[in-house]
Amino acid sequence: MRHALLILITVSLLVSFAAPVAAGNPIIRDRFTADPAALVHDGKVYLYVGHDEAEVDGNFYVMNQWLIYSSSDMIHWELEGQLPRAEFDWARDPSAWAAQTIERDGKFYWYVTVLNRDPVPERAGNAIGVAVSDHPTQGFRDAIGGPLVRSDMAERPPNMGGGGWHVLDPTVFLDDDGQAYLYWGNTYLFYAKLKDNMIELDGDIHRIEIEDMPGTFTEAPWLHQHNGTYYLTFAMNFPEQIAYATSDSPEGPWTYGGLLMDVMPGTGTNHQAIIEFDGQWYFIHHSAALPTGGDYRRSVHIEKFEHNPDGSIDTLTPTSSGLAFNPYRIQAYSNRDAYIRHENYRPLLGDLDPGNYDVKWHVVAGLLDGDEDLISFQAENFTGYYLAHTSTGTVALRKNDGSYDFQRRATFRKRDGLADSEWASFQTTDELEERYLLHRPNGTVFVGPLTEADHERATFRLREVRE
Ligand code: FUB
Repeated sequence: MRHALLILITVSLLVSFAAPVAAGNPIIRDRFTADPAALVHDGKVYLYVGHDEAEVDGNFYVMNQWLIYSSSDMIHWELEGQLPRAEFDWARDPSAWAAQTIERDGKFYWYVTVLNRDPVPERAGNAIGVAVSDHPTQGFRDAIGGPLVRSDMAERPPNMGGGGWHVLDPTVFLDDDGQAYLYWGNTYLFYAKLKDNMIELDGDIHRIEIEDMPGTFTEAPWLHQHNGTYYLTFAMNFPEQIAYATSDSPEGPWTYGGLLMDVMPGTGTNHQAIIEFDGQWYFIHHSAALPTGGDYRRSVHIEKFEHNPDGSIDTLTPTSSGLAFNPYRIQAYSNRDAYIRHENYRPLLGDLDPGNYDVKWHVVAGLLDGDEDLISFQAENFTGYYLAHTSTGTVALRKNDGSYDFQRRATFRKRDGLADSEWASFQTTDELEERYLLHRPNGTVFVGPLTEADHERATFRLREVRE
C-alpha cells in the first residue's frame, strides 16, 4: 500500500512540475501581426489583423495586406485568408494600416486605413476605404472605388502637413436601433453616421472631445456596449496607453473612465478590440513580444476581463500565459514564504504578494529544443522576457532575441530537488561545469557551482497559480 502511495505522490509531483508546451501570448507566432479587430459570427470569432513585414532594422511600417484568422475557442487560431492593400487601386504604398470588419444583413464590410494616391496634397494623406463581401473571410472587393473618408474631409490637426494622418483607424459600431456609426482619427477623434448601405456617410462629420481625460487622444478608437453603457476605448498619449470613456449614447458626450492597459515594452503603439464571446469578455491587443519584435514587428495578444458592477473596468495586465495556461510561482525551499520575483529586470526572493504579477512566471518548454526536462521561465507580465544567465553566473530578465546563445542561457534542466527530491532544482544547460539556479542569503538569485551547504538554496517548487 505504502509503495503504491509513493508512486501516486511521485507521479502527481511530476505532473505538477510538467511545464506546458510554449503557448499563450502572442497567439500568432509565425508572422508579425498588429491592430487586431474581432468579429463574432455564427459561433466563431474572426480576427482581422495587419501584417507587419518590416525588416528587423526597419524604421517604418511595411504593411501590404490584412490577414484573417478564425477560432472557435479563442485559443486555437487558423489563418483563413488575406486582403491585399492593392485591392484599393486608388491607394498607394504598403499602407494596410488599422482596419475592422463588421457584419450587417449577411454582408461583411471591411473598413480599412490606406494612403490615398491623390495628386492634390491635402487629399494625399491617410484615408478610409471599405470592401464588401458575402463571406467573412473571402471575396472582399472595394465597395466604392475611392475613399469613404478622405484626409481633406475632416479637420486636420495643426501639427500635420500635407494630407495628414488624422483619417485612419476606422471602427464601426452598429447600435441596437440599426443606426451604424463610423469613428476614426489620430490626434482628433471623429465620428459620422453611416447610411444603411454602410458605404456612405449620412450627415455631418463630428469631432469628439473626451471630458476629464488625463492625457491626449492618439488613435485606435473602438466601441462596445455593456449593460446599457457605451464604452469608447482608444490609444492615449505616446507611447500609447489604452484608455476608456463612457457615455449613455454612441454620440456622446464621453467621460473619461480609466486606464485599460499601460504602455507595452518595445512598441510605441497598442491597438485594441473588445468582444464578448460565449459569455466572456476579451481584450485583444498587440505587443512587440516575439524575438526581433518592435514598433514595426508586432504581435497580437488576448486577455480575459470583466466589467465591475459599477460599470468601471480595472486596468489589465498583459500576460504571457494568456488564455491557455496558468502562471506559476517559484517557491524557495529554504524559506517557504519566499518566492522568486523580478525587480528592475533582476530576479530575487520576495514575499508572495498575491496580486503582484512580478512574482508570476509562465513556465514553458525550454527555449533550447530538447527533452521534456528542459524548461524556461518567462515573466508573466513581460512577454518575451526570460530568466537568462551569463557565463559569470548573474541572472537577469532579458528579451529573447531568438539566438541559440540566448536560448541556451535561458534553458534549465529540471532535476529532483537537491535538498529534497520531492522539490526541484534547475541546472544550466551550457557546457560550463555543473551549475544550478540558486539564491544567496540576501535573496539575490544567480547560477553557480554548489557545495553541500548550497543545496537548500538551490531547491525550489513550481506552484501553479489558479486564481
Ligand atoms: O499599424 C499602423 C498604425 O499603428 C495603426 O493604424 C495605428 O493604430 C497604430 O497601431
